[in-house]
Amino acid sequence: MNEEIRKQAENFINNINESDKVAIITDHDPDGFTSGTLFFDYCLKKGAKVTQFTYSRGSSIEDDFNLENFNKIITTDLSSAAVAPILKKYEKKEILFMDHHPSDAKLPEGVIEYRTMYRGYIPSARSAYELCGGKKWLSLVGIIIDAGFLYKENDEFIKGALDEVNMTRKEFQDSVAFPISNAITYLNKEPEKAFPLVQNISNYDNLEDIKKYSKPIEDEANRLVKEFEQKKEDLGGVIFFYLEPKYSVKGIIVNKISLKEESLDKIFIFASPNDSGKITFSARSQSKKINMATLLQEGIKGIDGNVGGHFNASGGIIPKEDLNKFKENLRRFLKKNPLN
Ligand SMILES: [Mn+2]
Repeated sequence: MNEEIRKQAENFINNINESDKVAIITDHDPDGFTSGTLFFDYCLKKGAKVTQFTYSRGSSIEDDFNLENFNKIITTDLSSAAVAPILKKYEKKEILFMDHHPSDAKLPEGVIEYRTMYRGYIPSARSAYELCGGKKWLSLVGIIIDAGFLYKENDEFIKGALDEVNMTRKEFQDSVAFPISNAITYLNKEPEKAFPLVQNISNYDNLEDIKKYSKPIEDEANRLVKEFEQKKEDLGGVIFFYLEPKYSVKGIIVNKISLKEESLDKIFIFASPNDSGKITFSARSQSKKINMATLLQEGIKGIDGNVGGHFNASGGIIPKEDLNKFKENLRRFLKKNPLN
């Protein structure tokens, strides 16, 4: 069944030709943009007309996608819940849906729904490369930023790609993958600039344009990592850090700090203000000592807030004025329920 659908996906790709007008809808992140670029480049090579659309979670709406003039649609790295209303509207067209997460909504009949989980954890950029060929190093960018290196099913592919560029993973991360990811972050509010920037990179050793945008992000991330050392608070076994980042670098900081070797037995809560006068939390721990959603639940007791997420990674939101109460709740909870 799975292999059958994979064949259908391959046929869809092989059949693209100069008479086609293809719309590619990508996720708004590095795996979405790199997989999208591989599809985009392939369509150009086949002489098809091609246009990319970015789907941004939380802000894109159905009307942003006028696909009347296209006969084929590809979606990459997006959940079915996100794109189902769009694909329903254009269900008469030929559609390839590709993602590496479980289904969260039903797609219209006739859509080729190529989900790659049956092969393991395969980021979209790898699957796009396997379907379309093209810049293998670019697929490696998507794989690395989606943490594909944590899954052994990608070992051989990653090794092959690194051999081609003659770099270690660390070298490739620092000189290629992170700068590209940072440039996308810098242009967070302008995906219509960010996608062409990625699509136009001629080679991994030619990142001048990328670096113009990635530099401010790197500087800001380094500033905040230093600030973390000075301003982190111990709430009684949980490390708390309040930060006010410029640009959308919170996710970068959270990963940089919580995924360090010496951090793996620790518990972190990062807090920062959002645009609408609330405080948002990211709780992270690889320690297995306590469920991060449970921990945040304890913090928001008696506060008009919200919590959601998984054991190792959860998020939450509260009104700004309740931050001290949140910290007080946690101090009290951790005193009664020591985690060490
Ligand atoms: Mn992905």
